[in-house]
Amino acid sequence: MVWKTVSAPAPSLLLLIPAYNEEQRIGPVLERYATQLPAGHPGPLRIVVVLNGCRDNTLGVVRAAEARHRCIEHLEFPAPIGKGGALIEGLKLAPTADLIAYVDADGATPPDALLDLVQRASTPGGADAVIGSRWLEGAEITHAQPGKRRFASRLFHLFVEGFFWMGIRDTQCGAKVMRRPAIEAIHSHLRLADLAFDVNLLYSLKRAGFTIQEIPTRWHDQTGSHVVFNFRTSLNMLLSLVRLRLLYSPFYPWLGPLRPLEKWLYLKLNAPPPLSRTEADRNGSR
Ligand SMILES: Nc1nc2c(ncn2[C@@H]2O[C@H](COP(=O)(O)OP(=O)(O)O)[C@@H](O)[C@H]2O)c(=O)[nH]1
Ligand SMILES: [Mg+2]
Repeated sequence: MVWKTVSAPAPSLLLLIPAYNEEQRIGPVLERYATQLPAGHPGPLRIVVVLNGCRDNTLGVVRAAEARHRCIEHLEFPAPIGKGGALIEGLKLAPTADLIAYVDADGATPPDALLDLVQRASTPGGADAVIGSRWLEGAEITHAQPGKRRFASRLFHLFVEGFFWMGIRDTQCGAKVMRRPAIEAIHSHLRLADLAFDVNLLYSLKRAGFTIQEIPTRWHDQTGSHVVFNFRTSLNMLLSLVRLRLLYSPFYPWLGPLRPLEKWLYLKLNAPPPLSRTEADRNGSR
């Protein structure tokens, strides 16, 4: 008798790319992902760019890429929903794929570095989320972030550790891959629309008992960052961490009357206001 090995079909991959005013950077990045990812990932691939309120021609550049590559598509929202808001919307597509990843639109994560994360997330018995880290030994940084940003990043890390004790060295790296059941289970806990979204995602996964593997990645920082490190953005990030901490505290239900003040403060800081439970439900979160 001849035994045939029946191997499981390769998992399908949904790659989300949040994009805000990226007409200068996103074109070649989409080209590289659309051509190089299929070479290293045998399963079905869908790349979804999530735009909102772009004031440049990002949409035109994305449409041109869509015309060249069937795996590329986009979602567009007129409201200023932020990077986190864009990812919360994009993650609603999670039920359509086995693995859900996201990367920045500027190409700081090369396709082979993303493939490394995807392969680890596809390994049976592996972690539910595999995230790239620029701060673990073995990371290859070919072009580092400016010194001021690195300082801000380490300061932010201290706050994240102090508040959440996750033991994750780099919560903010733009490259992450998660398994579908993990995203489906925690989607309704995603509330932070700004750049602290990553902490929201990771803490929700941990709280729900999912495993996270942080691995050293390759990173080539790009010029043209939208992130301005100043008092306003720092206060915004701190506010979001406090909010997330309170969300998981027994006092949260008592803080309802403060919500208009919170919204006002975010608007003053020019940051996308976080979603409340009812808003998350109304937007179709599970
Ligand atoms: N949809 C959307 N994407 C955003 C927004 N702000 C930033 N992004 C995206 O988030 C990613 C990270 O931004 P980037 O400027 O590269 O930040 P940095 O690398 O951390 O300095 C990029 O893909 C941006 O286009 C936003 O308000 N909406
Ligand atoms: Mg960047």
